[in-house]
Amino acid sequence: GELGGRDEYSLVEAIKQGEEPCYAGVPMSSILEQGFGVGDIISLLWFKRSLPRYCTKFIEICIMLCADHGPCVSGAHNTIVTARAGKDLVSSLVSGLLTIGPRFGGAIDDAARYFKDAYDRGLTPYEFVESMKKKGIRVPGIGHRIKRGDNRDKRVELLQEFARTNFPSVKYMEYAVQVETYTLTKANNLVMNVDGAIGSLFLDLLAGSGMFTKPEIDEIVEIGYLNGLFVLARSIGLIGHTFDQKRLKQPLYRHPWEDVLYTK
Ligand code: Q5B
Repeated sequence: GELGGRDEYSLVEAIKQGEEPCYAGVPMSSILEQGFGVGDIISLLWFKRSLPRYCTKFIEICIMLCADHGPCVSGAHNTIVTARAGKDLVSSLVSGLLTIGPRFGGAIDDAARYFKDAYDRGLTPYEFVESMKKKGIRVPGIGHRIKRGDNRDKRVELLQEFARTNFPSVKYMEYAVQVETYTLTKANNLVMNVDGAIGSLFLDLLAGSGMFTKPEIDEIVEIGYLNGLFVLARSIGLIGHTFDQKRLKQPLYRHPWEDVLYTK
């Protein structure tokens, strides 16, 4: 495939000949000289372009805020059980990563898909939520096991605050807020969660930055790039949980039987 203007074969040849490796055409030395951060590297390697600073800063904030959410969430639990079964770092990490999906952490792409479709079609929040209910689909990006209308997720507030201050437009996020206002009238746990905040705000980043064409935005949303942010971020925390268990020499885990007792 095309890599920064060269094909992979010639890039390999260039590296063999001692030429400087590049990310999307930007040489390593230039990456360091310009003080690029992880957000810039993600921009180059995933989106194949340099994005403005407020975009790369937003990507970095997503990574920082999603890195961990304690030992009791699905991913950390799996990682901890695996580490305590004596398995290695990679096994412990992937065991946790494999729980990321439609209910846990992996609802960002679907949140972006559904919010974009509903907003672009001009559906009111009422029409959107009720049409989802008719189809028997939970609104991705809405709902949390612990967070409530009167105990909001601080991460969501921080992401929204950053975007309101730095993004040229936050129309998709404001639409998601209106959806949340409606779902909260149905149940107190139907708050916007971190997946919904990132999904809607990334739509605003893609549409408002002027760095992507409409077909490119559609492709990114259709392929599903955004769960990658949670996967990348949470890997940091899951690796930490693995090290914690090993450092503390924790024994094999056995779950209390009352918790999994089948009564039917
Ligand atoms: N109801 C998240 O459910 C959860 C509804 C809904 C309409 C909804 C659920 C859900 C969409 C997927 C999503 C990301 C499974 C969550 C994350 C990262 C994390 C995790 C951490 C971290 C929670 C009670 C009643 C039922 C349901 C209805 C629920 N959600 N209706 N749309 N979206 N959300 N996932 O508490 O009439 O009683 O049958 O699937 O966005 O993963 O911290 O743990 O950083 O690690 O188990 O933050 O909301 O609630 O299943 O008992 O539902 O509400 O139909 O109605 P719960 P349930 P009824 S962020």
